[in-house]
Amino acid sequence: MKDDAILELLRENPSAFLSGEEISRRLKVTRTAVWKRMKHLRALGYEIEASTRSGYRLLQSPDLLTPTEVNPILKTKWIGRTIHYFHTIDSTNSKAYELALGGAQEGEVVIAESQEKGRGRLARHWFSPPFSNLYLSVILRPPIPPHQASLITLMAAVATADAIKNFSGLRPLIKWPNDILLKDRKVAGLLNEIHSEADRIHFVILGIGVNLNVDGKMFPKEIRAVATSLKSEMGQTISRKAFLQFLLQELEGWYSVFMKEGGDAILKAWKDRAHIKGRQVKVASFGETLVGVAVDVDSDGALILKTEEGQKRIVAGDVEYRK
Ligand code: BTX
Repeated sequence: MKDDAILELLRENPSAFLSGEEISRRLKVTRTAVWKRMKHLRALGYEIEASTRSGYRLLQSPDLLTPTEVNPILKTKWIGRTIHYFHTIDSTNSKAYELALGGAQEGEVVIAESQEKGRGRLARHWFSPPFSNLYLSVILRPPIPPHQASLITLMAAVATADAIKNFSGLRPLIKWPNDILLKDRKVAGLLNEIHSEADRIHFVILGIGVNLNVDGKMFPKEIRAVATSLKSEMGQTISRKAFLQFLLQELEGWYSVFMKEGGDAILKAWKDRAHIKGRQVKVASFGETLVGVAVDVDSDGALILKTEEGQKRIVAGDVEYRK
């Protein structure tokens, strides 16, 4: 017997009790098996009232990101319809990459409650404590040439920023290339990995980490001053599955905009949410530090910088805004 089956029965009529006998009859299992499963669900955090006369009633579900909890509330057609769920994993991106190599379909998602080796760009570490945030990777197979792959990163940044804005009413800012900031602090990061040959993308792994319920003092010392969470900014605990529903919906919507309207629509949306033009910036790129004024982001997502030595095109790096 699966958790899904029993939870589905309990949710059919949320305010009423369902007798153990009825559950065992409908699921074709013994009463003892039902009792054991209730015990297991309680251990996972489900609040289930039990009455010897009336049976069982589901009072509250935990904020887990299991397919059982997430599937009923998803509003997407294809992203997240298959979820690979893990309590803990090295990195959701690594797992998604492995699954994609093995033939996983576009839209399959890997979600973990915590990561032991959460990865940022350039082999940096992504702080991923258990049961408080969101760590997910989406498998995409876009029919675009490899040189346009960075537009997928920009698309994901737009979708993540819009999910945060629609969920919270706050106004996030995208920082080139793919940080999402609230009041100048990083609330989310994106790590996209691509598997391609010369003229064809096999798949892109879209890795997204969003700080939802982690408290400021829980961040490691070195990032405490530069990181934040939605809870800290909104002053209330965030339902992770509700936020996930917003995020996957925005991703599906913006991916469809990209496929139908092309890269220009994505670039425009990205620029509207980044306000980078004309800003004084310092950029660390491949061991070099450049200072200048951000002129624009080109059609491949590269940053165009006006420096004292002339105009430079930067494909990867870290930006610091100067006042
Ligand atoms: P990044 O290289 O732009 O940012 C990494 C840097 O951000 C770190 O060096 C540190 O300074 C800071 N940092 C680390 N953890 C956090 C955090 N939780 N909040 C704010 N700042 C932090 C950004 O890389 C890309 C991150 C992607 C993470 C997702 S999680 C799901 C997926 N799986 C995986 O392994 N990575 C992605």
